[in-house]
Amino acid sequence: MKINYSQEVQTALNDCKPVLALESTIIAQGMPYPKNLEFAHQAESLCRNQGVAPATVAIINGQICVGLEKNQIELISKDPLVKKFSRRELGFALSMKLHGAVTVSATMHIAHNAGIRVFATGGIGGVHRGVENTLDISEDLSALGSIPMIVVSAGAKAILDIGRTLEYMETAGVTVVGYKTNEFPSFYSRRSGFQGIYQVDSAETIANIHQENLECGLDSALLVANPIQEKDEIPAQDIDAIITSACSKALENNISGKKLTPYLLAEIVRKTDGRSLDSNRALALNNVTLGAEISLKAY
Ligand code: PSU
Ligand code: MN
Repeated sequence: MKINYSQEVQTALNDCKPVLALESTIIAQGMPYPKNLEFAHQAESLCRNQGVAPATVAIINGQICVGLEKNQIELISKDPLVKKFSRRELGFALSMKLHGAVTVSATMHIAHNAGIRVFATGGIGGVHRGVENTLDISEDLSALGSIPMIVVSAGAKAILDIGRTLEYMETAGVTVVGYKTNEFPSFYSRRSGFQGIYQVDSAETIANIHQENLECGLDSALLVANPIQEKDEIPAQDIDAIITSACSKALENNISGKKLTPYLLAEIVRKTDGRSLDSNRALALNNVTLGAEISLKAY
C-alpha cells in the first residue's frame, strides 16, 4: 500500500513516538461545515497537547494520506466532491483518483498498515435497526473482527440496534471493554441498558490487554467503549423519540446503504436544534483525549 505521510506523522513513526489515527468521514459526512473544520482542528490540537502525532486519514486525488496538512483538512471539510469510502471501496477510490473521507473500516485498514496501533472515532457503525428487512450491517464490524488495533468509540450510535451490534461483535471475535463503566454506552447517552461488558479503569490496562491479545495471536480489535461525559450527554429518554422518527423518515424516503448514517445524523441535528451536534463533537473529542492517552502506553 502506497501511503503519503504528513511530515509530523512520518517523523513520529520514524522515531517510534506515539501516533493516534483519526477518521475523516466524521468530518466530511458526519458534521456540517464549518463546525466540522473546527472539530478537526480541535481533535488534532488535543493530540499534540498530549505529545501524540495526529494521523487523520483520507484519500486525496486518489492518494492515501495519513496525517493531513492544513489545506487538506479544509478540502475534506468543505469540498462537495469528497465522497464517503469504506474499506471495500479503497481500490475504486484510488483507481479513479477521487477525493474521499474514510469510514472506521477503511481508517483501520490503512492505519494498521501504517503501523499505528490506536484509533479514536466518534461512534462505530453497526447493525442497523430493521436489519431483519435490510441486512444493513456496517463493514466497520467485519473490520473490527479482522484488524488488531485499539479503537476508542463512544459505544455504538444510538441510531443502531445496539443489542444486535454487541452480538455481532461477539461472533466476529471483537474484544469489548468499557472505560470506567460496565455498561455499553450509546453515543449521545452514557447508558444503553446493555450491561456486563468488562470495565477497565486506565489507559495502561487497555494497552496491556491489547498487547496480550497480540501475543495470543488474535487478529481482532479491542473496542474501548468510552461514555460521553455527563455534562455533554443527551439522556436516552430525550433522544429516543427523535431517533425513532428519523429512522421512519429514512425508510419513507427510501434512504439506504452508505447514505443512511449521514442522513440520520443530519436529521437528528435538525430535530435537536444542533444539540446533538454539540454532543457529537464533545464525545468525539473525549475519545481523542483517551485515545491519545492510550497511544502513550501502546506504541
Ligand atoms: N461517527 C460519527 N459520525 C459519523 C460516523 C461515525 O460521529 O459520520 C461514520 C463513521 O465513519 C462510520 C460510518 O465508520 O459512519 C459508518 O457508516 P455505515 O453505517 O454506512 O457503515
Ligand atoms: Mn450500511
